[in-house]
Order: sequence, then C-alpha cells, then structure tokens
Amino acid sequence: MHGLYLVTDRDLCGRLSLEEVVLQAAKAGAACVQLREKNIATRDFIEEARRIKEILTPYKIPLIINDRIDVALAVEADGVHVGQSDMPYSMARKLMGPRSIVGLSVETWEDVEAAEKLDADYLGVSPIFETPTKTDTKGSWGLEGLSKIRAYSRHPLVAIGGLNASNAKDAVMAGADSIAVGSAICSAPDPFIASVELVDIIRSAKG
Ligand code: TZP
Ligand code: MG
Repeated sequence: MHGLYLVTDRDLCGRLSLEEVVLQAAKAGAACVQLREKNIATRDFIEEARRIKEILTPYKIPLIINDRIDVALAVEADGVHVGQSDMPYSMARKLMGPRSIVGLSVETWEDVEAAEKLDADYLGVSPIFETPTKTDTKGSWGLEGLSKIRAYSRHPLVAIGGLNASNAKDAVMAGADSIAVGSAICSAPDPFIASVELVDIIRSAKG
C-alpha cells in the first residue's frame, strides 16, 4: 500500500455525491479507496459498492470495503479493512482468500506486536491525530508513535486520522507508506484539487 488512500465519509461530502468525490480522487491519482459506511442498509451498501467499483475499475484503483466481509465478497471488491473490534484478521483473511487485500487497524502497542505474526497487507495506524471523523478511539499515536511502529513493524503502514495537506509530509517522513484521509478530501471545496495536492505532497516527501 502506498500513496494517497481515500476513506469515504458520505456525511462529509457536502454538495457533491460520494460517487463524484471518489471519481475526482481517482482522476487526481489516489492509490486506493476504502468505502466506509456505518449507517446504511446492507442493500444500499452493496449497490453503492458496485457503483464505486465501476468508477474505480478503469483507473485500476483497488476498492477496499470497511469491516463488511459479506459486502466485499458480494461485489468482488479488492479487499477489506478490519479494525480490532471487527471480525478477527485471520477469519477475514480466510474468507477473502490469499490474493485479496486485507488491512488491519492497530490502536495499541499490543495490537502492533500481535500484527507482526499476521500476513496483513498493511497496518492502519489509527489514529495519528484526534479527529472528529472518528471519536471512539483509544488515544492517538502522534508522529512519534508512528515512527516507533515503523522501526518495529515489517508491514506497510497506512497512517490515518487528522491528516491533511499541512501534516501529510510529516507523516511520510515519520514512516507512513500511505496517507489515508477522510475529511481532507470529502469535505474539501474541490476534492480534485485537494487530492492532487495530497498526491504531490506524498510523492515529493517520498523523494
Ligand atoms: N480511522 C481512524 S481515524 C479515521 C478512521 C476511519 C477517520 C479519518 O478521517 P479524517 O477526517 O481524515 O480524520
Ligand atoms: Mg471497523
């Protein structure tokens, strides 16, 4: 996992549809999109996932479904992302198969140590900074926590939480392979411009 990783949040999309925001991020060079839905019916989630998959396929951008392995399998998404309260990683991997992308959130140092034994495709380092987008967190890692995980872990790291154009470079310098953002794209006045800016920052920070 590398580059810009969009995590969708329909409530933050404002005047644009979620589909339009995803399309703009895809055109701007996002490397991955995670569809995250907490409050919609399963049928609606599946229909939306199919629409988003259709948008992403021409750009060869992987679609990751947050939490819902059933939805991911139903729409043949590229992968799933699971947190520490979701289906256990090993079960998700078994259901999704060896070729799917399976990402795992780490919220505590114990999570990081336990993840070392798992063949996760990436760790979501969650959250880097406090964020109104997700408030049921166990504190925040900060850039120092991210560096510590980088020094320890063998996995690609996706940094998430409170990241935007003002701190994305710092997160890359601290060891993030990928920068995941919600509000910095979904609630931007122009999600295309916001995405281009983030793609450029991440690319130049990686050198
Ligand atoms: N997991 C940890 S923080 C977060 C998620 C889904 C929300 C990220 O949103 P934002 O708006 O980029 O802080
Ligand atoms: Mg989850």
